[in-house]
Amino acid sequence: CDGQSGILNQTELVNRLSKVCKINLKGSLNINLNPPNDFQLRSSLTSKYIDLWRASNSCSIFENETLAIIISYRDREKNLKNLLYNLIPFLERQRIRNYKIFIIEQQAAGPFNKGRLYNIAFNHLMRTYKPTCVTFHDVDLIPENDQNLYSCLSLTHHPLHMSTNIHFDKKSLYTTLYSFLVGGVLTMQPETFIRLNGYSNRYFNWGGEDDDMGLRFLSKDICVQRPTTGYYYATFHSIQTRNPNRFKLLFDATLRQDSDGLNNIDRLASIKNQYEYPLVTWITVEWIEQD
Ligand code: BGN
Repeated sequence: CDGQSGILNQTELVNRLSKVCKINLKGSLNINLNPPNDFQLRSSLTSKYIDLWRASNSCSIFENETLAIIISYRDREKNLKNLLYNLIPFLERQRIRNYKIFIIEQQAAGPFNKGRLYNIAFNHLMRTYKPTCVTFHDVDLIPENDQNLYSCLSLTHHPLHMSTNIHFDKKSLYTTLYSFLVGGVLTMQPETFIRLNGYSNRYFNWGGEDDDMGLRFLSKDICVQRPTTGYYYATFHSIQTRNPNRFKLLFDATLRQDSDGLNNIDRLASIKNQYEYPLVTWITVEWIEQD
């Protein structure tokens, strides 16, 4: 990414956190993949766990940011439990302030569509929560390095691909799948997401919607930053049906990008319900039937 000099990078932010708040982030963390039985998805999001995790030291360098972490979701209860059980204390360690985790659940029957869930959530949040920084987060990835800051302070219009090294369940190595990849965990300023017209709404089932986003970056000349601390643990789930159309869709993705995304999601999906918890908002989404 050219022209990035003078912009604080993650290492500088970690140093600043240590200097200003005396918080020493240690890097690699042990994650906990066995939440206690009494940690339950909805009920425990209001209970003792939240109080337990809240950082007592209120010093932060992120007061001026409002972060929305958007998790696309359906039917992955165990993965979500593991993620929240690790992610909330992780954000508290980093002294991230003014953050909220949005679980965007597809209630519509039929194949899963991650792009639609991210787009409808984003438009809704821009009208309500008004984030200054947005993270799009897979439900099955748990951050393992506390120096990988969930913040846009180090960014201008350059997005941050945070999940650069993934440790797959049951395997022992971290893998960088391919250098073009922007799937997994992706952070950017709302202005950038708007400029990209969000994700494509046309990818159902598994695969390709993230590569389509990668092509949007390329065609808009937006370069992606990749932290050296992007270590994540991928939790196991059953394999999703692959989308056989993904190659075809990717072929002319660039031609469609300005008409397929944030600017037509309101005709395709709608928010059904919203449930509020202290650090989490749970939103359910349906498709609008088209004739
Ligand atoms: C790729 C998928 C991505 C997925 C990564 C990592 C496609 C499109 C055909 C080139 N892309 O192969 O969507 O995030 O693997 O699992 O299938």
